[in-house]
Formats: sequence, structure tokens, C-alpha cells
Amino acid sequence: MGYLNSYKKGKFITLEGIEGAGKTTQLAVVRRCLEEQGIAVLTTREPGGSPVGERIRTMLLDPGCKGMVAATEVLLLFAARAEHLAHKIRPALEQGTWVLCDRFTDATYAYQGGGRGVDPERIAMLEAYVQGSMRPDLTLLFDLPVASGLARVGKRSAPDRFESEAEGFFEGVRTRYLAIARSHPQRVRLIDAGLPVEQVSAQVRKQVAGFLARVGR
Ligand code: T5A
Repeated sequence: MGYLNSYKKGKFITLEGIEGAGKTTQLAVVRRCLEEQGIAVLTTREPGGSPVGERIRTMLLDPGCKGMVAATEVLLLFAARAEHLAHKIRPALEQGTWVLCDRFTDATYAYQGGGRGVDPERIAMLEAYVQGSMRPDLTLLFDLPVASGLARVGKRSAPDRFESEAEGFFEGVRTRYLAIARSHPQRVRLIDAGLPVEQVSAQVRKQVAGFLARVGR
């Protein structure tokens, strides 16, 4: 089990939140904050992030896969995550590169647990199998009312399989995310994502600066 701690050379930061929370927009802000400190950064996303993972992502988001059962969804997400960890995340962290990931396992607890009603103990079993002791060092949770997030993404092209869900699904997702934040107050930092972009970025910069101070950078 020696590999479990070897990834610790770099830090692993994840961004979470419902659709339209602004994670992708703010990922660039986090990246800039770290690079200003001379830190090498790799940005990536889930589901996806590796060649096999991106193929699994296509299936997961495809509206043509409507009716996929929750167990299949969870297993595909962890299959993609195993590839992502093996081929991208762990090698980067082992080299001392910091990894910034747009969504990770908190999304599985929130979407498949809070949204689809999958037992969190089943998710925890797969988390232990696929990740061992690997967990993010910092998670920024972008929180905003569901209607505001959906209004933002509604301005884009055709909805994917998740975006086609009813508002009640996303209320379940948001509630579970907030519960995760309450259970892990050290790791998960809440960002008020309903504010204008510049004000969200200011909160992000503050949280990243706090984290850098905590880890002595
Ligand atoms: N999924 C994923 C699971 O169900 N389980 C899992 O375990 C994992 C890992 C991924 C889907 O997969 C699901 C969840 C997702 O449904 P995705 O396309 O990667 O799909 O979806 P999202 O990550 O949700 O990407 P979005 O683009 O929808 O949301 P973002 O990244 O949070 O938002 P962003 O930055 O793209 O912004 C959206 C729009 O809002 C504007 C932007 O300009 C953009 O137009 N915006 C703002 N507008 C006003 N004020 C602000 N502060 C704004 N910030 C951004």
C-alpha cells in the first residue's frame, strides 16, 4: 500500500457545485493564483480526463442513454475515475504538480447519492476500492440556488443527459453537497456562487490564499 501516500508531493484541489455554478469559469482563477506562486498546475475534469475516461463521459452525458440505471451510472463514473487516477492524477501529484479537477467523488455522492438516491455506503465502497486513501486536499463548493444555475446553462446549446433532469433532482444534489460541506469543514470551503463573477473570484482568491498559508506556501 506504499503508493497511497506517494501522491502527497503535489496537492489535489477539486471544484464542485450544481450545473451553472461557475466552476469552469473559476478554475482559471485558481490556476492563476497557484501559478503566481510558482506552482506547476495540471487542470482536468470528471467525468473524463483520460482517453478511456473521455469515452465513458460521452456515454454518461449522451441524452440517447436515457434510462441508464443508477448502478450503471455509478460504476461508469468510478471506471472513468480509476483511469483518470492511474493515468493522469497520481502521476502528476507524484511529480509535485498540483492537480485542479473540475468535479470528483463529491459529485458522485451529490448527484448519484442526493439526486438518484444511491446508498452512500455503496459509493463509499467504490471510493475505497478505486481511490484507497486518496482524497482531495481542498474542495471549493460553488453554491447557488438551483433555478439560477439552470438559468445560466439554459442559455447554451441542447441539454445533456444530466441537464435534462427536473429541478427537484438538482435540489437533491445541492442539499447533499451542502451536507458534505458541513461534514468536512476543513476540506470543503463554501463559495457564494450566486454573486457577479468578480465577487465570486474574490472569494476564490481568498480561499486559495488561506489554503496556501495552511500548507506553508
Ligand atoms: N456528474 C459528474 C455526476 O453525475 N457524477 C459525478 O461523479 C461526476 C464527476 C458533467 C455532468 O456529470 C455529472 C454532473 C454534470 O451534470 P459538465 O458538462 O462537466 O457535465 O457539467 P458542469 O460541470 O456542471 O459544467 P457547467 O458548465 O454546466 O457548469 P460550471 O462549470 O459550474 O459553470 P461555467 O463556469 O461553465 O458557467 C456556466 C455559465 O454561467 C456563466 C458562464 O459565463 C457560463 O455561461 N457564469 C456566470 N454568470 C453570472 N454570474 C456568475 N458569477 C457566473 N459564473 C459563470
